[in-house]
Amino acid sequence: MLEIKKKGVLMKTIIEPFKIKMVESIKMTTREQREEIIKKAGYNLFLINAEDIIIDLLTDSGTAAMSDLQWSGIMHGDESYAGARSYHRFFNKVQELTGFKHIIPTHQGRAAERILFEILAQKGKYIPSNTHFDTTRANIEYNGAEAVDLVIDEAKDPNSLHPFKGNIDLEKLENFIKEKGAENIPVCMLTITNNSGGGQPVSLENIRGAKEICLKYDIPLFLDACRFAENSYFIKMREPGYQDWSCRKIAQKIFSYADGCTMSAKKDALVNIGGFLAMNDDDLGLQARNVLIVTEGFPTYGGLAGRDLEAIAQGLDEVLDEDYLHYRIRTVEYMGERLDKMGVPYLKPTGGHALYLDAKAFAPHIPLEQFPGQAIAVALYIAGGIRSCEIGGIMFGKNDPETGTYIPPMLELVRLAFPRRVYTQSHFDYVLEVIEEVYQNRDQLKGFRFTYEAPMLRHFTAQFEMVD
Ligand code: P71
Repeated sequence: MLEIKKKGVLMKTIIEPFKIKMVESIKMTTREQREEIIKKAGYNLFLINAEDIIIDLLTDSGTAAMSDLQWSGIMHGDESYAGARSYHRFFNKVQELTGFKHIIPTHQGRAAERILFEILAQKGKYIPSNTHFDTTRANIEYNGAEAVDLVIDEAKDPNSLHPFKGNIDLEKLENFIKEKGAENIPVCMLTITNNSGGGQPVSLENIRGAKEICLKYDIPLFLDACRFAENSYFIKMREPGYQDWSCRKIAQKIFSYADGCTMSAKKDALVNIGGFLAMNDDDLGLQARNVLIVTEGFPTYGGLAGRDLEAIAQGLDEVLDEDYLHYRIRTVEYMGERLDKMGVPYLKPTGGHALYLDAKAFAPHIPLEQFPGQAIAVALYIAGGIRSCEIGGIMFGKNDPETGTYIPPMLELVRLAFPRRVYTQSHFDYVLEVIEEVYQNRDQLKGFRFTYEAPMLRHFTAQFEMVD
């Protein structure tokens, strides 16, 4: 993207490493129409029709454009109930990549989480992680256990340029295990990349360190692996010693330290639906398959069609193409460079799948209990039809059960997540223009309060009114 100087070398525009063979039209709307639409949706961007969005950066999950080879896989998917050819292709691809013995397809990531935590997470148990994503946390808490985030302190500072801000604090992890007792910790998780902390990578050294501690206390280490390819690319770029390794080899190394993983294939398997749960332990594998049969389907399809398994197998190959990964990560970096020029505050360094605006610094006049991130997200929609996602107080804030006082989360962010292979350079330049407009008028942004709030995962269905 654009011509830039990097480490003294003049680099040419990083072009999208694909051609477009099929298009989907975007409906344009006016500002007045969007003001009406967002008001009707109770100022909740999840409740707007996708048709009424110009650039949809709500999520990078399930929104990828599949390739010609993935679509042809769809056509020759084997839809047999048991032992389908497509299952074997899927199984072999996932095994080649991860090395895990048991590989259980699920309809998406949270289905894998639900199965794992139904087995492992009961009341009195603790599950540490660098940072749990909201569906992971919800599945742990739903089963009565406690989800604990132990990310390094640098992750809490939006301006820290630490190259691996997704790392778990190894000292905190070991102290936590000693404090709670290894018998109360059925599994330790690492989210790669760390989505809630800004799409930040975890280093191989940190993964190896976490595994050493887990081994010492006989605790299995599981990866929430949905952005494993992006994490591998960051290791190649930033961690000494891996520059000459292929991203595939790095990914294999990452998985070699883990005892299992949950995976939302809707991210780095480049598909619109799918996921899996994998592990080495035979007993856990057996239990997981038994839960799967009751709630998802037979173990050779697990809530998916044979064609979905074909598309995942193909996607897992394509996502490790380094021209693709270079273009992908460079896009986010380019957005960050342009925001730097405008003085717009965002979470640094730019991560893998998204750009995260720093809402506290962007709109400091809005009190945290009035959700400054939501104010920015609504303004981006009204100004340019861009759908982003608040990852702050609405998603992670809590009220003290005794005093009712609002407890804000560590960071207040607005995430602009980039669907894979969907938007082009001019779409991204348009997004930058809209952010600039909202930033220039930031003094006029107003906060929000709930008029409806569900007991769990409230961001999906909440209704708001603007605070005057
Ligand atoms: C994302 C999502 C999807 C999402 C979820 C909640 C609100 C908005 C969008 C899903 C993840 C994830 C990680 C690290 C597990 C899941 C669940 N992310 N772990 O970022 O990022 O996967 O959606 O396939 O069930 O937009 P699933």
